[in-house]
Amino acid sequence: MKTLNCAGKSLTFDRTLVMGVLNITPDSFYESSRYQSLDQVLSNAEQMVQGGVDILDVGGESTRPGASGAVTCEEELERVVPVVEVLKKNFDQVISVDTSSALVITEASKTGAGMINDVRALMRPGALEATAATDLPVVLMHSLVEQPEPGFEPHYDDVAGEVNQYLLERVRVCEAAGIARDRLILDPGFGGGMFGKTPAYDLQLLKHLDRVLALDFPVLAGMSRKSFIGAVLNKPAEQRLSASLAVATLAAMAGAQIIRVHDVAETVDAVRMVDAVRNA
Ligand code: YH5
Repeated sequence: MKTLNCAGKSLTFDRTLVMGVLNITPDSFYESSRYQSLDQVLSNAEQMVQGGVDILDVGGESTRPGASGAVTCEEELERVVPVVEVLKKNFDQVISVDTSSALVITEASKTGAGMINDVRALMRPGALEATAATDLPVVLMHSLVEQPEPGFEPHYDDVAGEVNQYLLERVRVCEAAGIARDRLILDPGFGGGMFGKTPAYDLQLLKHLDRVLALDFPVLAGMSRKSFIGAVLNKPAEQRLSASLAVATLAAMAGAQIIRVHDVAETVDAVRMVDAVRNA
């Protein structure tokens, strides 16, 4: 059974693991404060831990659609490091950092992060080297775009094949930089325009998730409340929980090892059922 060493904590793929999204970016919905308070983040994390989360994913760069502008590394650092610190102090779960910045990778790993999660697959300057200097596992996600631009219309002849090709190239680059193969987790990058897909491509990627799994790396799927669900159901993000559970179930059935979600307790129940059926 494959096990990852995440800064002294181990993750074993003997069941489907759930990663909880801990957003610490200023959110237009919360007008009262520019940043969420540490207490607020801690209480969100507490709820995820109660729900059975395996990995807490801390993201300080606003990649949400409509987010106001890019965040500087310093701002991201100021948000992320105190959160990693307080999570480390309070919980036993692996802490993952959703970042593309070399500086954040380095500082977060010193603070106790156990995993790097990069939607740009270590393409930003210094990110490869910074990651190589840690012993941490890293999620390499496919994105066709560095930064989402309105009006961009992606085209793939074979979306799963092209995503695989990209991911294998990043695997090669990582190995050349001294990041061992057994530290790598692959992610096809669901997310509509944000990551250079459309709802139709996201659906095809989920349908053909077996092709990403065939690369024989652990696979992470992050689909929670994303726009392709909205496109199918014509429902806003707040009404996408049941559908998020459906796609999490499909990904777990296909064999995805890690599911990244907002709604931890509900997803843990869903994937436990998948695991129970698999082991029946
Ligand atoms: C991911 O897939 N996604 S940030 C839009 C939404 C809902 C959620 C319109 N980081 C991923 O979560 N890291 C993000 O509704 C990620 N895989 C990995 N590895 C975007 C996000 C979201 C965007």
